[in-house]
Amino acid sequence: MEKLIITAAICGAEVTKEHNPAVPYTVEEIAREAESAYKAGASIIHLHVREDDGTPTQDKERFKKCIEAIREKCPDVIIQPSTGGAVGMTDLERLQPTELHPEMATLDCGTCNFGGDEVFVNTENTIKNFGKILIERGVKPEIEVFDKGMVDYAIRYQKQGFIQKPMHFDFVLGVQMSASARDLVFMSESIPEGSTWTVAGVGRHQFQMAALAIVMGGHVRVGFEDNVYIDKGVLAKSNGELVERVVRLAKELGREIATPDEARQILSLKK
Ligand code: KMH
Ligand code: ZN
Repeated sequence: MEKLIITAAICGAEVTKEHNPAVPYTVEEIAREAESAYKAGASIIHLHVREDDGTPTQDKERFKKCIEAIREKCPDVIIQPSTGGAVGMTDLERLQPTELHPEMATLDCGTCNFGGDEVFVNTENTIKNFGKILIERGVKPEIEVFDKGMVDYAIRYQKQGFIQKPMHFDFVLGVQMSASARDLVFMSESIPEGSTWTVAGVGRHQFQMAALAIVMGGHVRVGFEDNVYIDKGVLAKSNGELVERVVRLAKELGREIATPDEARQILSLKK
């Protein structure tokens, strides 16, 4: 089986220090959390950034500073900025980090309920425009899908030329769609031949989804963006601690961990 790519979503836009004091806000804290995940075995850092007070921002300069700080500590890690940003941001705000020509960035393929009155809006025009810009800037999308309909949108937009093959999907389960073994099988069997996938199980689903992905031949995303607990009621000390647990599971289940360069090969990234 292919080696396992572990993505660490170290920061997110919604989670705060009130949820877990180790959630990073400053440039130094973001670099510290990236390093802990990288040293534990993560080959991709899914990156949101914050102002020092924790306010989510898509500011290009802030991303540049954080990426430089991460690069100093993790020279070869794949950095994947978010183009989702935070609920309510404009498309122009959200696209800013792609001007830095990262190797990867997210492409959210549909609109999603985010709890309460929060709606994460991605219209058809937004998705097509983001897809086109990612192609122009040479950035490989990680296609974020929160339910099966979004997989179908992505396939349609690929046929229309807004996304290129081979496609790489992140199944975010436990937000809009439930997170069961049946859900993961359904999603993984719904993507085009030759695609790769990872799963982000949100909250209490994180490690169950990770274990399933390890045995199914998919890849795994963990991190504070999706879950702040290492065990029921026990806060994780760092993103690294979450990654370490996935590495342990993979070892027990006989799956080797991909280095960043091996992840580049698996995902057909041009470095
Ligand atoms: N924070 C969410 C509104 C992504 O990074 O592309 C969007 C999100 C998805 O986290
Ligand atoms: Zn994100």
